[in-house]
Amino acid sequence: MYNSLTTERDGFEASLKSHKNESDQLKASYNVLKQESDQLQASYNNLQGTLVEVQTKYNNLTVSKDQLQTKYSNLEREKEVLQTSFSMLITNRAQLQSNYSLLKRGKDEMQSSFNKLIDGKNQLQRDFNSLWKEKSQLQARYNDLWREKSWLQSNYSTLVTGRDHLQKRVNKLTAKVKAIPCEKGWIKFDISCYFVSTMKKNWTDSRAACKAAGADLIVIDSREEQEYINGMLKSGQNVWIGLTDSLKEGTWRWVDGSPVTTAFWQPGQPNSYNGNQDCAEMIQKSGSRSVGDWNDDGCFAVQNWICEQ
Ligand SMILES: [Ca+2]
Ligand SMILES: [Ca+2]
Ligand SMILES: [Ca+2]
Repeated sequence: MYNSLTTERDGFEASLKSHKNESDQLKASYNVLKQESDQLQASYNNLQGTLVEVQTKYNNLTVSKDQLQTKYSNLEREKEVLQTSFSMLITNRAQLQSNYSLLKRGKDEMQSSFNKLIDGKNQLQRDFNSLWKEKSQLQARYNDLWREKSWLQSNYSTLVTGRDHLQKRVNKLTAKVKAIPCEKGWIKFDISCYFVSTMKKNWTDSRAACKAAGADLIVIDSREEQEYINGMLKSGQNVWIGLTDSLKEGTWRWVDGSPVTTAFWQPGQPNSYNGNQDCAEMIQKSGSRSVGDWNDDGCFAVQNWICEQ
């Protein structure tokens, strides 16, 4: 029994010893594990701290990112606003450019019109000045004429009186002259005496013959006289009359210097035939309406003549 007990005790002792070893090993392992666990705990704590830092940084970054996002959006909006403004400016600039061109053209046209107006104004000024001068001259002439008119007005009355007086004397003298008979061979008509030659001479010699008798070649100054002379002459007779253009070709003058007032030229006369017809003759024409015609002939032609005294 004892032995067995001893053996069993020994067994127990060995077992105890073995358990003790195991326990020691376990203890040692526990310590190692505990150490590792502490280290891990420390690491965990460190990581935990780091995580908090990272979280904080992350949060900060998120805030920064949001701020940047906002700024970016603001910038984006500003950029769009600027873009719109820029486009409007471009449009405005084009419009302004176009307006400027129009204004420039308008200004050039106005300048041109202005220059024309200035020219016109200067011309008007010149015209006005010359008109003013002309007006002054006219005013002066008007004043002269007014004075002259007044003078003439006053003289007119005097002259009318004188004329009336003279007319009376002329009437008286005419009556007396009409009553005076003509010399023998001369024919009376109104206040004149007429002589128709029987001889024939050229114009100059005919006139000389009239002058020798105290007369001159006839001066016909009325239709009545022309008609009367026509009635005095033989049918178709040619006679020299006191009319010539020998002083100036084409300018007919009576021998008393007076111009022709009532003419009785044949149709187509005077024609200065051959450029050598400077003396006028009268040709008797019959017929109730005819008073005779005149013709220019060569002064050298020899024919009858008629004197008037
Ligand atoms: Ca006469
Ligand atoms: Ca002639
Ligand atoms: Ca002729």
